[in-house]
Amino acid sequence: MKTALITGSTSGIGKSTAIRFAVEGFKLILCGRRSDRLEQLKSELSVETSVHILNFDVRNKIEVFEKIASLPEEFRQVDILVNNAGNAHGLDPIQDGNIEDWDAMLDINVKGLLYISKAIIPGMLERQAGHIINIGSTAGKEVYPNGNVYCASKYAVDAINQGMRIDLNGNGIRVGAVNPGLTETEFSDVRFKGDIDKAKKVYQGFKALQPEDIADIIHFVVTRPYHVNIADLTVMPTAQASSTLVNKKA
Ligand code: NDP
Ligand code: 8X3
Repeated sequence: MKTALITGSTSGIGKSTAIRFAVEGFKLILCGRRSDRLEQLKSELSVETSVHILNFDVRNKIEVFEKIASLPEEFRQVDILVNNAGNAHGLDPIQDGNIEDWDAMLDINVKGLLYISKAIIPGMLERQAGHIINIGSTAGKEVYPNGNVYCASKYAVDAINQGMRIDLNGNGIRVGAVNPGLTETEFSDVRFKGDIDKAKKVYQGFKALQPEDIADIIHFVVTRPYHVNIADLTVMPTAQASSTLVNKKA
């Protein structure tokens, strides 16, 4: 039975991936800051599989290493790392950008991903086996108006994904990115700082991807034969052609 560690498993893509993995019989390490949600998900998924929760902020590098070091023996072998935790904060022209938002996006989406990877990769190297899935975005393939720093953070994920694959080559570790387009999660609630009406409008007038769609793809990626590494996969709703072109019905 494989063990998967999923960052950002309290909502959206991470939560759906946890649910899918539980049904498929993976052991789970669920991570996030909202401990009530982690406890709730653990109690729901424990009927399907073994679940361990790690409650921490990926920005806190000391905590990241302490939490990974605290894993009990039966969860110590992380076979699959899903680097998913992240969000956009704000949607402003660069000249009006909020420095706290910039810090949050770079600290969480980029540095947090690096800290977790740094803590997990040594075990994978020791075992000469493992699979890292980095959740990028269409925003890491194409910059869109006012996306500036969020796009930069996802371009960085794209670069780190490539860099990991190059540097870990020859060690039996698979590395790949899944890059979703518009997916209906709490993403826009966070981007618009709790303005739910504004957030809802992002997904109105077309059928957005659902987090379960991305979980399905992540499950597909991790269940390929071991010699098959899906290096980079981009997925959009059918109504979306690019970051700025979405066929919305009024
Ligand atoms: P959600 O807001 O639903 O989920 C974000 C998750 O990240 C939550 O579980 C949250 O947990 C966690 N997270 C955020 N900040 C931190 C932090 N500082 N420390 C630990 N965990 C954190 O959004 P999505 O599911 O949509 O986002 C998941 C990933 O998918 C992100 O990397 C996002 O950039 C990417 N993505 C999303 C798309 C979309 O359209 N929705 C499209 C393309 C990519 P908690 O708050 O409990 O800590
Ligand atoms: C999330 C997709 O287009 O809202 O990464 O930036 S988008």
